[in-house]
Amino acid sequence: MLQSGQERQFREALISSSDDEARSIIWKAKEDLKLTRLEIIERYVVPALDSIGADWHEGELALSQVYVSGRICETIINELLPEKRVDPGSRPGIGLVVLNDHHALGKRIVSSVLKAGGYSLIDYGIMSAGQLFQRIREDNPALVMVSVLMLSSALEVKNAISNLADCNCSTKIAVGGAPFRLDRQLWLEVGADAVGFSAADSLKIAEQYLGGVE
Ligand code: B12
Repeated sequence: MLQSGQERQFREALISSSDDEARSIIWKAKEDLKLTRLEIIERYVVPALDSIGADWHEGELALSQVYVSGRICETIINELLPEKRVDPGSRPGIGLVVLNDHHALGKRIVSSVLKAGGYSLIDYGIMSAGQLFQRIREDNPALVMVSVLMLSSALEVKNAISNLADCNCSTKIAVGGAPFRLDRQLWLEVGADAVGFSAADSLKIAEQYLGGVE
């Protein structure tokens, strides 16, 4: 939910395609409120996009406004969380994938958080459940984090997981993204091992299954 006037102004800047204004609200909020970069994303970017998506769903906004808002937020995320290289260590990498849909901002944020936490990643990009199953069989990662935004993609996770069970793969599957934020029981229905409701949760899950990075 958008709480403050500044959060609402940010949303307005997005839907009126005011790139510069949106960015200056974010940087000013970061200075004034002394929030971390991740906190800024969780407090401003995620709720604004949730609200814009809901208004599009109600027919109050055009898809083009959703698209432009997504592009502006992508730029902001790239500025706040620049891509970081992590030298692959001896520890097994974490697989990271968007299943079926083309909503990639959540995965982008999770990727930055995990890299900042020192984990090396196997970035699978966007895949179908079948492709993901093949890659898990080849790479055998200890943990795969799946990000989705469409309900249909969330339900696809079930297929990937039942394939894994059939081949006795030990890979753990953690899920996240809007459908799981909206329905807090959905992760159990799809048979996932863990769920995250924010990017910061990805670190807790990684620590739970792989241990902390020394
Ligand atoms: C921006 C956006 C788009 C952009 C995407 C741009 C991009 N580069 O990603 C564009 C315009 C391309 C788009 C297209 C479409 N969209 Co759209 N979109 C959105 C919107 C408004 C925001 C999504 C977003 O980026 N949110 C911000 C990110 C950061 O949030 P997040 O993914 O949840 O991630 C956070 C956490 O969940 C967590 N997290 C994420 N993943 C994971 C994983 C793990 C393991 C962990 C621990 C944590 C974690 O970390 C993040 C930070 O906290 C949503 C609304 C919504 N409520 O999400 C609709 C929404 C997802 N879209 C929707 C739809 C229907 C579509 C289209 C089908 C529209 C159309 N008719 O063409 C297409 C489909 C495209 C496709 N095939 O995938 C619907 C889906 C409905 C449903 N029930 O399935 C939504 C929900 C809108 C709505 N309310 O109806 N969309």
